[in-house]
Amino acid sequence: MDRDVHPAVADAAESIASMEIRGAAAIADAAAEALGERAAASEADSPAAFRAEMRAAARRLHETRPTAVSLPNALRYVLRDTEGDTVERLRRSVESSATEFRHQLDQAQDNLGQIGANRLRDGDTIMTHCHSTDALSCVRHALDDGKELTAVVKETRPRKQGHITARQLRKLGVPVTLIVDNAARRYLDDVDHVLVGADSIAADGSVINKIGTSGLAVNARERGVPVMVAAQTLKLHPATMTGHTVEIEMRDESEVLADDERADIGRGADDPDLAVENPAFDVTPPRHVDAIVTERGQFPPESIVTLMRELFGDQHGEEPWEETLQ
Ligand code: RUB
Repeated sequence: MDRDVHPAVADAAESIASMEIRGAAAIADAAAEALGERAAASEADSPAAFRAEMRAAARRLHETRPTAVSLPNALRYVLRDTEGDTVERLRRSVESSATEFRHQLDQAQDNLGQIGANRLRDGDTIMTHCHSTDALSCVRHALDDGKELTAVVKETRPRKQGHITARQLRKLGVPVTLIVDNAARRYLDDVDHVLVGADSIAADGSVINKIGTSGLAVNARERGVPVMVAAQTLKLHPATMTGHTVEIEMRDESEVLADDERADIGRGADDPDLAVENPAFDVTPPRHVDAIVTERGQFPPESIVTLMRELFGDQHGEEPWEETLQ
């Protein structure tokens, strides 16, 4: 960790890493806010010093969680224009980019919700996995349109983000049936749509989302239930256009197995031959996804690359969190 990182940035980074702030959109929003705060608090005495502070902040935020591309996309957007001949001009530019980014994020989620709502009919039942604000925006808009929906909500081990979804759906008045993840296939016959969010979308239309999404999508395809992914364009992963893959975050085993359970199962507390793996995300291939709903319209997953090229095609150069940037 950078020792010179500002408390506003350190706090945001800590909240993202510990998942106090979680979900791709919220992570991006928090990162943009932290950069804005960092810029506002800067006492840099030269443009070079200001840029170094921003670079340190971006680096600290970037290293928190690797899978949701909304985070680097946010850092890139807010720091895209750090040319300027005075600290004051640079500060204003970063602050206004951060504000603009956060506003666009809200707007995109709202627009996406209106589009996604059109896929949901009155009386439909959705099945959810994890907790996605983009997915819930579709539900909110469908309800605003006067449709009645019910939901089967997957608990989503190990962190049980399904509870957040269930709570928010109940607040909206949607009847909820909460199930453990293993029960999903049994309930697929009762649902009309699987509705999930995304942390990243690759150029081939693969959807990277909470672990368990891909198994759910395979089962849904087998049962003929359409899979709808609600993901604003902030979730498009530009580096996948040039062959990069999306890193899947591996989280601590303590989320899966408590120390006393480990001691109980293994040969003592430190059994080296008892391994626990805790991948946070998985990859759903495009053939198991029916539609990706963005604020720019809905897309068959295979055609998302066209939108990606349009929005991110001319990106090149150093990243704002890289050491070498001056
Ligand atoms: C969250 C998750 C969500 C996406 C989309 O994982 O997989 O489905 O981030 O969320 P975690 P949103 O809880 O590990 O962060 O639509 O709110 O961006």
